[in-house]
Amino acid sequence: MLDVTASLARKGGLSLHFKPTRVEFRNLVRSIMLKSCSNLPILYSLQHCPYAMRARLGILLAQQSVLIRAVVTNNKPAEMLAISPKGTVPVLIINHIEGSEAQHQPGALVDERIIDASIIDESIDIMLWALKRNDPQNLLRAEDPVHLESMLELIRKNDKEFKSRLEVYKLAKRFHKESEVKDRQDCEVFIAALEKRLERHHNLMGDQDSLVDYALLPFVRQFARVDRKWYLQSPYPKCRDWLNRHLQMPLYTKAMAKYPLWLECHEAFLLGKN
Ligand SMILES: N[C@@H](CCC(=O)N[C@@H](CS)C(=O)NCC(=O)O)C(=O)O
Repeated sequence: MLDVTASLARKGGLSLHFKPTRVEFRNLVRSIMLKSCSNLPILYSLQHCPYAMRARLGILLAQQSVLIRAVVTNNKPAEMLAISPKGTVPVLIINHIEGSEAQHQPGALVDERIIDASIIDESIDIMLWALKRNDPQNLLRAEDPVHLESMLELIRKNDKEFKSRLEVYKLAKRFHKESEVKDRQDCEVFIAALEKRLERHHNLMGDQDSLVDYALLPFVRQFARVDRKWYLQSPYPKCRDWLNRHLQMPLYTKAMAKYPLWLECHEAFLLGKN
């Protein structure tokens, strides 16, 4: 087995600029999996990151099991940066054995026949990977691809427009900037659109929960926490109900469990069914 650290040392250490060849990449991932002593996928996760929360929710909703490696942004593990040089969290490693994914059973020992692996380093893709394996609540609305596309469209809007406005608003609040009200109003365009949807039905895409409810939840939660006092009397009562309902689910508490940092204890923790 190739030792990751030795291989990387030869490359001059790990950095965001490290670009492994296909073979090095495969050996690197194989080495990470074999060292993990488990066939379970590995999820690099960040406690309060809304994208990582979304990924953990997806995994729990799909009743999948993964090993969580808790990280912080100012000290990311070298091996994570090597397999996903863009350096964002979450990152999921899935191994494959002879053309198929490994049996992801908790307790199953790592298989020496691991021949390949996939890296998923976009939170929505982690949700989709998990729910395509198992979707007991039909959150993907499997019978209707058009419905899935409109969910993804709203999620893209959240990630591309709302999230950046939210960051500006959070900073304005934190540093008592004069622009705070205006920055909040920029966010409210998206929140008002969600409120309109929730006036029509119980959840964002109909009465039943769907992918989009869980994908957006962590971001709306952040918005609600910037100025709690304002939020509690804001003209978005449906949004408040929707958020409260989801935050009160045991699933949410499970997704928010706190784990010791991987780089401090080198221990990964089981998330999912056990
Ligand atoms: N598009 C990515 C975005 C993930 C992302 O930006 N995560 C943040 C943490 S919330 C991050 O890792 N930022 C890099 C950094 O802070 O160094 C996804 O959906 O997974």
